[in-house]
Amino acid sequence: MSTVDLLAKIPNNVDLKGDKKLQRALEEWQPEYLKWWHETGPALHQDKDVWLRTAIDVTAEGWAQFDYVRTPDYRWGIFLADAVPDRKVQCGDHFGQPAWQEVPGEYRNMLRRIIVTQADTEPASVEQQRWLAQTAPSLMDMRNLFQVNVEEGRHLWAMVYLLHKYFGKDGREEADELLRRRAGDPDKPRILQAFNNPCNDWLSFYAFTMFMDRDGKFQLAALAESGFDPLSRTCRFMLTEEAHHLSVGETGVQRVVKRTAELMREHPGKDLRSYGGVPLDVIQKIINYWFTYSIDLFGGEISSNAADYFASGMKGRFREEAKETEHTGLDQGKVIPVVQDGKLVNREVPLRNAMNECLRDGYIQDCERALAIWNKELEKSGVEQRLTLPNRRFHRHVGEYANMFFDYEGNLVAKEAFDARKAAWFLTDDDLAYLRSIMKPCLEPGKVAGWVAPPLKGIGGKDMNFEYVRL
Ligand code: BYC
Ligand code: FE
Ligand code: FE
Repeated sequence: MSTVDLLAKIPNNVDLKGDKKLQRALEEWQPEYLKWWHETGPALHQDKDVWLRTAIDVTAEGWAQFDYVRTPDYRWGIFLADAVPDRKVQCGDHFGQPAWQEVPGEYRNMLRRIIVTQADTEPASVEQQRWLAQTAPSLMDMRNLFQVNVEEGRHLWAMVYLLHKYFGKDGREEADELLRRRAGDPDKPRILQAFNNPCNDWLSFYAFTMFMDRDGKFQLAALAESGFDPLSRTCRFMLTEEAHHLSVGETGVQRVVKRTAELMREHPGKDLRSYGGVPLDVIQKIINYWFTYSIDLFGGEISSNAADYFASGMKGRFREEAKETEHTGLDQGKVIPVVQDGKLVNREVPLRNAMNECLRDGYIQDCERALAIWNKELEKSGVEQRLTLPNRRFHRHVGEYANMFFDYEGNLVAKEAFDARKAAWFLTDDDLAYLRSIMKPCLEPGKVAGWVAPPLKGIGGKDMNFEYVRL
């Protein structure tokens, strides 16, 4: 079991005080981080007390503590899950050999790149969500937003620790760069495309935490299988925090669907815009947008990078150790539909090259599960329409299907045919203007905006009427 040092400048369970050089480097990075938080973190209420949980340990019981905290005073710490004794490499060419405790020289660049890419998404999401507190539909929602934000900040710390500890000078430079890029900045954008998209209304926030954080869940799970043990341990603990983000997203969309279904039942055949609700087609359009950008985050369907990550043992599949039976990925294939001579044909590719697609399969299945729950809300209210996920080829910007046009069902179509239906698939300017118009803050404890159902339950031992943010 590791020892937790909660009183240190940087709370940690990695014996930071036993490595003075590393401690000093991270303590120098800390004020830069805080500066970043002040400049690009939550635009509002950094001076207010928020009912937040803080990670203080890595044991299943009592890993977190709830208290009122101003977000800049949040105790961002470095916590690795306890080491598994005699842990082995879980996949690829080194399967079964002892896991690496230091960076294997031949995989150094690859590993740094994976860690930097993972790291970059964390501050990006905070930047994207910067203005949302302005229009929070309830105090509890605002609290959840800040909770997600501080924990994404901690995830950045988790990755920066690895960069500083294991990658020397270039690791420290990468850590500095992570505070310089900005979501949506044309000159110094965040690395992955979707982390530059705006997220300025609460339906998008729920969709973000549902779909984008869920990519986080799958990527972190794949990295938790890494043969580089410190990466595996840090990702395992990040996943503990991630569960809440996913629930904010999944239940958030569910609450909107529930309210919409109620309004549809009360006012059959009417435009919900007259009643301040979110029309079902607007919810569907938001799903289309965030789902398709999120599946881009898995990378190309056929990818030599993915093959290298797997072969080296740096990145496994979802639950590689627990669920897979064969761990080299050799002498197996996966069928991927590709476009050839203007037609979709099935191509069998070596399994290792299809690892991104394997991860995406699990992700899509998980999304389908959530869709079924949302559709239950419609069913319960006697509404006949259903929400759906588009085909995975629809509206893609990365991989085999980028720079081509597929309809909602995944059929190859001409650009004109796609463009003609855009307004039916994605928010129009009118939709967006309406959505913005109903995003009015609702800040009285226990009250919730009219376009969304109340949260299903309170949080951190408190009920709905609790003052989650002391404005
Ligand atoms: N946007 O072989 P390919 C989270 C690039 S979310 C822009 O197809 P690969 C969180 C790629 O870099 C989890 N560029 O893909 C969620 C490559 O460039 P080069 C984040 C992209 O490398 C919410 C080229 O295209 N974690 O934690 O196999 C809130 C061809 O690449 C994109 C990770 O992603 C894109 N979407 O896979 C907070 C895990 N996709 O070589 C946090 C670490 C690809 O031509 N990352 N490219 O210059 C990885 O494992 C891999 O980098 C990826 C891409 C799966 C992302
Ligand atoms: Fe995260
Ligand atoms: Fe998250």
